Amino acid sequence: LGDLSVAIERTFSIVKPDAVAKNVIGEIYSRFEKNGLKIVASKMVRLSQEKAEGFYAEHKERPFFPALVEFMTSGPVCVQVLEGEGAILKNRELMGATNPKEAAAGTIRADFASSIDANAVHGSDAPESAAREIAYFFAEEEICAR
Ligand code: RTP
Ligand code: MG
Repeated sequence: LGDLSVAIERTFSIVKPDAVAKNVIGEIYSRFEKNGLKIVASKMVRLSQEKAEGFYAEHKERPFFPALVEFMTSGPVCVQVLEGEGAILKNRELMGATNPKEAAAGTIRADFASSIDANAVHGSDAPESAAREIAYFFAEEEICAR
């Protein structure tokens, strides 16, 4: 029989300005913890225009890019590294669909997001983006093995 275990991964997550303003940081962190994800790095930051544009560089030709950058710089965010079995996909499942109107019941976006722009959370979508995004916000010594 093959090895059926799921690899331990790290993924990058943001609690976006709308969710920080709604005072649900703890409720969102609790979703991670109750579903097998450990928070191994965490901080609150205010994104500059340049930091937000660089983070979303893959979307810079999209029509929603200016609104996305404006929203992400509109207030503080919490950035975190989540670790666990299949963390990248697990976090995407916990988040729900990008548009909260399409997000499954019980997901973070169904419960806390207001619109496709103010959609409560970000999560990396692949191992390559997770590695890039973690390094974009955290030095290696800020990530705590546990
Ligand atoms: P995220 O990157 O924030 O985790 O969200 P996602 O993968 O579900 O969505 P993505 O396609 O990467 O888009 C990034 C963010 O841009 C905003 N967006 N607006 N108005 C629109 O059509 C539109 N499409 C995307 C969303 O806030 C999305 O989270
Ligand atoms: Mg994305």
